[in-house]
Amino acid sequence: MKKIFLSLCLLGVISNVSSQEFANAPKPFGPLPTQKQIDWQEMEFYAFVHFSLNTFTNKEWGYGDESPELFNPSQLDVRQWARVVKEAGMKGIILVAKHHDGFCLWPSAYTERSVKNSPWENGKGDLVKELAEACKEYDLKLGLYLSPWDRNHPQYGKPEYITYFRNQLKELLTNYGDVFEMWFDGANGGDGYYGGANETRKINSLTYYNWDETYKMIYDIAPKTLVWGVGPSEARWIGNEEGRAGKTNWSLLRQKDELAGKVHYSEFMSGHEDGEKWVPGEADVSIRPGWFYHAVEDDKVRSLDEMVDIYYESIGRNATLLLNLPVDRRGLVHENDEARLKELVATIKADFKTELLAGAKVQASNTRAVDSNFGPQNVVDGNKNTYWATDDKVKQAAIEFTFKKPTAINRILLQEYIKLGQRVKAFSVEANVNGQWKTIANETTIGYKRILRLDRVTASAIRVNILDAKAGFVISTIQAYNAPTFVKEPQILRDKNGLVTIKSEDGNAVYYTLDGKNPSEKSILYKTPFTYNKAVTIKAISRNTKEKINSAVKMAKYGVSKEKWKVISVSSGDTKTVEKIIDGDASTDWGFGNDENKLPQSVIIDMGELMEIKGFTYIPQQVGNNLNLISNYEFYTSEDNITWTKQSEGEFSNIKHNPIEQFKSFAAVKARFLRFVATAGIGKGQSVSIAEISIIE
Ligand code: FUL
Repeated sequence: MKKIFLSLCLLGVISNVSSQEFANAPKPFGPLPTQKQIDWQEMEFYAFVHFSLNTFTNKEWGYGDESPELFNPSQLDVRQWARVVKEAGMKGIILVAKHHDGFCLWPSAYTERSVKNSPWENGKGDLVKELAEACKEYDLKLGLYLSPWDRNHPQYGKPEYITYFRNQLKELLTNYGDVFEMWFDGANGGDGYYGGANETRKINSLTYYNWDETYKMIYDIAPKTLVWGVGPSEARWIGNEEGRAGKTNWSLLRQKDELAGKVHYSEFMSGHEDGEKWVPGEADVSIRPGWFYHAVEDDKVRSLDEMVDIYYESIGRNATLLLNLPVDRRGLVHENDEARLKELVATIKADFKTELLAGAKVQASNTRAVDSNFGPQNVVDGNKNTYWATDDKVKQAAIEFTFKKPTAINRILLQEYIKLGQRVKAFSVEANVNGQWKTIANETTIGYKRILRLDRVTASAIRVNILDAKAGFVISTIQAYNAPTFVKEPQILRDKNGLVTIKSEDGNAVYYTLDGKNPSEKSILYKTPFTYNKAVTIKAISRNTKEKINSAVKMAKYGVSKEKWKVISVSSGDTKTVEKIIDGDASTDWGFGNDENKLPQSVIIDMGELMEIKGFTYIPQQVGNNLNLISNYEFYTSEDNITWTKQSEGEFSNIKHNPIEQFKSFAAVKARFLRFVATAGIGKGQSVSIAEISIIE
């Protein structure tokens, strides 16, 4: 019987047989994923929704004292979210059920700080329930975020709060059906309302939450739930909020070290080759600069270029992609975000339209000797459970695909059969072009999925060389595609004096408009930098004239240029280079004094004339590692540099992990002089810097 079954498999009659079912299959190697982790990894792409009081207060982090009455969406429609997510091919939604300010989107029995005290649905609403139902209807999985840090709770920092936190977890994991992922954020910022105490509470994040107990409870009541983030988690943060994994990305982590506080989060991008546990990376990013909705970001939705890069640098680098859609005050995913998502999905679909290796002749330099069930043809059979395997000790081998005729390709997709562990340490790709082999990629890990974006080559054959592995390797998929040429948007820069420079990649032509209309190849052709110092919206495209393909439209909005601006006083630091903070270039920055200088530190700017202003923006340092960031500020204005009025003070929430431009608005005021004071910084160094200060007109 077994024999007949085997020969049927070999003939391809029964195709859904896993290679692992054969007696001589390779043994697992190193830490392995659980089935739960494999199912999760195969979801690949799912959505995040940040929607809470912050949406109505225009904040990224609430302090904890905001009234639940502010939560009042006018047209809340969770089915619209589910539709948008489903249409984008995403597999689930993780809802922020409670953010750092402690407001609950479900009527928790343990607090009054929830939707039951909001005007929305007359206090009878339950957003978690509504979303759970919409997810069911659209065949999406539901995940939940419950912030461990609670800036509202009076007992935060004491053992009583842990009981409260676990009670809420229990509610979320028992009342709403299956939860595919539970998300525990690591932020513990310190200060908060805390029931009116208005103080800073420091906790030891390694011990305070007693995660071991909490995890036991979760697995007891919700064994299907994958737990993310802090504690002995089953998936890890990728180490940045930009949605980018390392090119080298191990799904392994030295979690024991991590739990002992010995791992810096920057190591999460690549994981640990010698990690003792399978803890794969999840890349999280918002489709806009912030996690919560801010009207000021309606025209700052990440560009298509950026979104495409994010896709390839997350899913294409062995991570899952958790993409945030900040639901707006109406309670809807904003039109601009939906449109961008559609463009992303269309681009990715086009990139992977036609697989090109399936019809090629396949051969390998080594195949597991025992029988032919592990042959190289398994990588192109479309079955994720069959694989090409080498002999146990063979850590180097090549697999070659010969096309029927020279074929253009620019994408290679590879997958290891991760059920048996992650093994490949290094590989290269060669293409045979006009009879000559040339190396077109030199890479490291593969993991669950690795996608390479390459320059287009027309090859008669392709060869993948596995150059080093932890053990004989198991490759389930290798594919090649010829994605349409993608023309990158141009970069627009305007300096202090209003000089506009527009740059394109690869010598592509640039066309632009200054009247707000979308440019085409009939618009003004950019030749050299030009001066435009008035308020303006510049829109530009790059055009690959050879292939007649345009990029997406790049837009840059400017107020009056900073021609007359001068920095007239700084509390410390180099006065010769301080103009970098008003040069219109976010990639250049300037720092106050050195580490010995204590905060506060301040800078005074003279705008050269009286203007009406409605706020200011601060762009923190953008370039480098361990950025010097300002976390708390005061902002003053003056008409005469003598009498000053404080217009705003507060925190730049979440700036450490998401160092984006910070917008602070206030009631319109006439001013000529601006004083920006840094009152606290990130880290102990206390040396902080500024990339750019601007005004909101
Ligand atoms: C961060 C939080 O502090 C942000 O507000 C946001 O929720 C993000 C996803 O995680 O660490």
